[in-house]
This record gives sequence, C-alpha cells and structure tokens, in this order.
Amino acid sequence: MTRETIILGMGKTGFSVARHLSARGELFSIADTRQAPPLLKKFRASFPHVQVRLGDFSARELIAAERLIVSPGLSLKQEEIAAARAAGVEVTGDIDLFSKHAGAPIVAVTGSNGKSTVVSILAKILEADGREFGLGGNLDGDQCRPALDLLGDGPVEFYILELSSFQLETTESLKAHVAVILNLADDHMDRYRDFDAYRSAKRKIFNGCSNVVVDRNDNESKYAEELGVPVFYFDSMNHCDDHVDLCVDKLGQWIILDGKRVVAVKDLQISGKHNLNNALAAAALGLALGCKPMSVANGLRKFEGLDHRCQFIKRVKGIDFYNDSKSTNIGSLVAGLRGFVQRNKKLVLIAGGDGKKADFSQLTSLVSKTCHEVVLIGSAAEEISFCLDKKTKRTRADNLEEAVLIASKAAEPSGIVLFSPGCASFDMFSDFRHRGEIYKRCVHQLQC
Ligand code: UMA
Ligand code: ADP
Repeated sequence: MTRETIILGMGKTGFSVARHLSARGELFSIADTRQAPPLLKKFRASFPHVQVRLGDFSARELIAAERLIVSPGLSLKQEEIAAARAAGVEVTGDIDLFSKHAGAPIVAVTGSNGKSTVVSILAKILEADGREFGLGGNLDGDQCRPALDLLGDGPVEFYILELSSFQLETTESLKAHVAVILNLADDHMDRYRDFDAYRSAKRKIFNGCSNVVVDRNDNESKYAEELGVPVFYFDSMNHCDDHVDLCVDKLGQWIILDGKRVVAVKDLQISGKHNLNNALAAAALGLALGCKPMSVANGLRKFEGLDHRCQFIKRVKGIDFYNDSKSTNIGSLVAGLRGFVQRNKKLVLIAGGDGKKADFSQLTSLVSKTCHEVVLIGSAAEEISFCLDKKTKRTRADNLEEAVLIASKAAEPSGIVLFSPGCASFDMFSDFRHRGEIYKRCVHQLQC
C-alpha cells in the first residue's frame, strides 16, 4: 500500500493545497473533523475523484499517512495529529509548501496586531514604485488569497505574505527575503500553553530569512537583531541613524526616510500612534525591498485605512460612532482606546465576545482612566466585568443592537462610542466582518 498525503481541513487553505497538489499531479486525500464543512460541495465538484473523510480524525489513518498538510484552524496538539507526528509522519502546512515552490522572494509579516494594515500599506508602496507583487496569506476579506493560490497568477517580483502564528506553527523553512514581527501581545491563549509557546510560533518567521525589519522600541522584535542578517530599523522615537524615523519641527511631525523628511504625518489618512508605527514598519519594508523614498512617501499618503479598524462610521445627534470590530485581542483594544485619549470627549466602549482565555486584568487601569462607561456583550462579558475597576460603570447587553442603544444614551450629548471588542467574534457572529457590519447597521438605524 502506498502511503498517502492527507490534507487536514477543508477550508480556504485546504482547498488551495488541493488545487496546488492537483495541478502538480500529486495524489492526496482530504479530511475535516466537521460533518459538513462549508466548502464540501465545491470541493466535491472540483475534485470528484479525491477521497473525502468527514467527522473525527482516525489516528490509525493519520499514522499510516506519509504526510499531513494541516490547515491553520487545526492545532498540532490535536490528539490524532500529535500521534501521527510522534510516529514520524511528516507534518507540514501550506506556507512551507509555498516557500518550496515560490519563484520570487517572500516578504513575511507577522505580529499580534497591525499585520493586515502593514501589508496593505506595503502594497500601496510597491504599486507606487511600479513593482509586480502577489499579496496573500492570513489577510482576510475580499483581498484574501491563500498563499498557494498566488502561485497560479504568473510571475511577480515579490510575494507579500501576512502570516498568523497558526500558519507559522507548521512552517519550518520559510526562507523569507525580509521578515518582521511587528509586535507581540497576548492572543490565542486558548490555543497555546502560554505566551512563550505563542512567541515561539511567531519566531518561526525568521527561519532561514535574509533580512529583517525591526522596531527599535519593541523588545520582542530585538530577537531578530541577533540572527546575524542585515537589519532595517524603524523607530518612532527618532534615533536619527535609522532607516525610518520620526521627527518633530515647527511644522509638525515628519516621517524621515534615510535621513530625509519625506512625509508630513498630517498628510497620512490613518490616525493613532499604532497606525503611525504601522506606517513606519511598511516604510522600512519598502526601503528593504529597494523602493525609492518618493514611492514610499506616495504609498503612505495614498493608504486610506482598512474597514473595521478604528473606522469612523457616522455622527448621530452629536455622538461619533467608531467601528473597530477587527479588535480581537487586548493589544488592539488598548491601541483603540489610546487613539481616543486626547480627544477629551466622553468615551463609551462596547467590548466583549469570545475571550480566548485572555487576561483582561491588563485593561483595568486604562479603561478606568479613559472610559465613561463600558457596555459588555458576549461570552466574556462577566469575565471582563470582573476585571474592571469598581469605579468603572458597566452594563451588560444581550446583543449588539441593545449595546449600541445603551452606549448611545451613555455618550450623550456629544461623546464617542467605540466598538472595540478585544475578543474573537465566533460566540455571536460568523467573523469580525459580520460583527462589524451588524454594528454599522445598528448605528445607521439610530434616529438622527
Ligand atoms: N475546522 C474544523 N475542523 C477541521 C478544519 C477546520 O473544525 O478539520 C475549523 C477551524 O477550527 C476553524 C475553521 O474551521 O474554526 C476554519 O479553519 P481553516 O484552517 O480551514 O481556515 P481557512 O478557511 O483555511 O482560513 C485560514 C485562516 N483561518 C484561520 O487560521 C482560523 C484565515 O485567516 C486565512 O485568511 C486563510 O486561511 C487563508 O490563508 C482568518 C483568521 O481568522 C482571517 N485568522 C486568525 C486571525 O487572524 O486571528 C488566525
Ligand atoms: P491584524 O491583521 O494583525 O489583525 P489589523 O491591521 O487588521 O491587524 O488590525 C487589527 C486590530 O489591531 C484593529 O483593531 C487595529 O485598530 C489594531 N491595530 C492595528 N495596528 C496595531 C498596532 N500596531 N498595535 C496595536 N494594535 C493595532
């Protein structure tokens, strides 16, 4: 009996792996723990001769395989996968496969927050520089292209990949041309033993890389300095000798590229300290890829920001409503709140969802200092409430519609309502986009 390749997971990744193997004439089967994965019908139509196994994995079958190609939504700790691995079966993922077959240098971006924003700014910079590139990986939404799908698009100069810790877990040999960890904050603690395990997964991005981009102020990213490869620095504190710096003069704040003031921060269309960091990271990546400083500047100025990230929705009866539905961890919630500190307006936060075993006590002091009231939704509502300061007024809402009504009253007469859940959406919504769209609908339904 020939030992086979089994793709685990029939989501976007599993489908892209199937397409890739099939185009190369390689044999495989596919398994998914769900009885009815969403892409089942499409899969059967596209690959009518491929064996499909549904429901609980069989350890016996996985141990008998030659290779398992595991989707990011599945943990390598899953009993049957772990058993196969222990028995010596090769366990890999789509990104290792991609790296093996990519015919152009890979630019790899990870971090707990800011990945999608940074790769999207970088895309604008490369466009402004007239470069051909493919963009994909973890990036969600309309732009979502699993990495392997990019290989079918024809030749490009670079591949830009947004990578999650889940994808990096199965990636042993990425060999990126440039790699960056933007930042690290508690996330996915329901999937990792502890923060060290999460960090170790993220650090795989540096395996075999040729250049790194490093935030000089981020202790975590300094690990990359010790890899012994060329380093491109960005720095929000201005040490003057970095590739990308910030400076302030009487005309305001500037982004400096290779020693020259190139973009006035007031000309950027995104706001908040965290977005400034994202802009600097993207600029450093652009320089590392040999883009002209003018192209970097043009790309930075053209980027309009992404939906569901601290996005202004509407003013209703003097109250400003913001949608930050992509805030799925504490780091992004903190960034969201900090963005509103200087506005000196009454701030009402709507937060909560699937808490992913995060430690919400990290929020106590900032929420107490910044929020007039907190409206809580979802399965983590009690847990978050427990961590808030006694002084912080909080209300529990049964759903987002109710939360928006409560928050709009609390923010009267001219405050701000920020929807920044700090949690995953899966307890109440299909994903963060769905959650953000419902929020927007609720805001639009308020009486003007
Ligand atoms: N699942 C099962 N049984 C299986 C296989 C999957 O129950 O046998 C479940 C998973 O637990 C998960 C869902 O199905 O809840 C989807 O998992 P998947 O691995 O099939 O996901 P894909 O559709 O392939 O999408 C993945 C990324 N999703 C995850 O990592 C959960 C997408 O990132 C990514 O865009 C896509 O590959 C293409 O690269 C989304 C995401 O939520 C945006 N990422 C997480 C995040 O950003 O926080 C990591
Ligand atoms: P990711 O792809 O890593 O999830 P996004 O750019 O989609 O990152 O942003 C996700 C959330 O994180 C949003 O709530 C956004 O406001 C916030 N965010 C973006 N950049 C940063 C950053 N550099 N630090 C902290 N939070 C950030």
